[in-house]
Amino acid sequence: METKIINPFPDNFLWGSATSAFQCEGAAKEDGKGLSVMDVRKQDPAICNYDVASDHYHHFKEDVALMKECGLKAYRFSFAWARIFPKGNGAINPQGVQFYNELIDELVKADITPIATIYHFEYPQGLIDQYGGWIDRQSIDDYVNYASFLFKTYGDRVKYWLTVNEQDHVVHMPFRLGLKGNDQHENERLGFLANHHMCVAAAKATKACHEIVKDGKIGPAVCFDMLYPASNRPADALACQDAMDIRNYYVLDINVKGEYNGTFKRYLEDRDMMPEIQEGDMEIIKANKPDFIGFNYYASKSVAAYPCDEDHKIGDLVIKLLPAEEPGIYKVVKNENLNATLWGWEIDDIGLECVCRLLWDRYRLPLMITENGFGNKETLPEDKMVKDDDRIDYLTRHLLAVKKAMNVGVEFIGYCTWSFMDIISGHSGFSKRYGLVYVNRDEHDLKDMCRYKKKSFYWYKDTIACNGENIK
Ligand code: BGP
Repeated sequence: METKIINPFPDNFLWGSATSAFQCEGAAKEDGKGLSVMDVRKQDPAICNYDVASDHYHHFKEDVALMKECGLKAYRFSFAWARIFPKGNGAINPQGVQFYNELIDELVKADITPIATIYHFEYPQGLIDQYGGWIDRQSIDDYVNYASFLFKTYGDRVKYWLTVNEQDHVVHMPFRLGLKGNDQHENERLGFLANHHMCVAAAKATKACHEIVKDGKIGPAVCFDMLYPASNRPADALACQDAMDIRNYYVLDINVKGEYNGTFKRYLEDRDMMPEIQEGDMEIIKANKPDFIGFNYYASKSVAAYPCDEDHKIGDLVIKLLPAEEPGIYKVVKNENLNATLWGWEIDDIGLECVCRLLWDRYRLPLMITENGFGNKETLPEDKMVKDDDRIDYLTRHLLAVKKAMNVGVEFIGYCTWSFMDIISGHSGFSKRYGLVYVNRDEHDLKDMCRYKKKSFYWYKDTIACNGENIK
């Protein structure tokens, strides 16, 4: 609704920016780091691998200096699990431990609050080789040991922790789980088994965080696309509700409420995908709720009802990045009211406002936007400053959505743009840039890796300096 009064951002609002280890660090095989599923994945030759990325491993001091210049109050980064435990468990790599000590010290010196993701896609290949990774219950203990090591080592300086990045995506991505088979149904079944283990692991890590880190706060970082019914047909509204339950709410309902929501449970049982829930699992989860909800938001989607017929039966899946259509439930359709990025992600700041309110209403936990950003193709102009007005427009609108959600009572800890500097995109290599800072390399030509501030860097700096007064 339009309001006469709009409250300013609170003084302690964490203005942040984010990256993840495999997408920015590089040094993938240096200083004792073990391999992750990202390092061994089969690579489309048109897209770069993760060996060098933005070479943040060797440029981190320069990068933190830029963050300081921008005025960031927070920086979200992730630990590369296999840099610390090269095999995922067992022996520790001191050089890896040292790298994150230095990074965190640098952030603290610059007065930037570290927000650390424990696991962001790059699962250690060693654990896949040992026992198959997340599909085995041993994965729970190994994650908790790893997380506890992080809490003990860095918890004196890191107070905000994120358990798993986009669990809701990972479980639908066989290669990120290290699954080898090609049977789609079996991969989905195993994905939901992995999902259950991740939920138990996250709850146990939450307990450990609360025990080990003084004043530590911990939560998930899910992906949450707003979903709309494609029309005012009641069947579309119902399809949308179903899709929200089985695609969006299911992880948070387990994390926060300690339950498999009814729609999700029926969905899994119908398809013989219900994971084994051992005695005590749900109790552990219920007893260890997150302190806040972190979520990544980029776009909305619209869904229409998709009735089954002779050729399209319950349990058939059409998976693109995510299951995009499922007979008997829903199919994703284009929203003619929205513009989209070059990759078809529908740009929708109002969708973000809706998500903030839905999450607050359902879970009553403070929110942290752990990623929000605009991917684009960019090249370095003669004057060395990329004029990324589209990104500024995108971020301004989305920040206004946050401001409006807060105006009606939603509690927020902070907001992170994705990404601070250009990094490798999850699916589209270095050609899809998100940064406030341009990194001078191309898909395969590593050039000189110099950093150049984009127009959006200066815009964000001004925004932080006036605590978002310019967000109107
Ligand atoms: C999220 C991931 C990030 C990042 C981002 C943008 O899903 O947490 O790691 O990649 O999306 O996605 P992409 O790089 O595919 O454009």
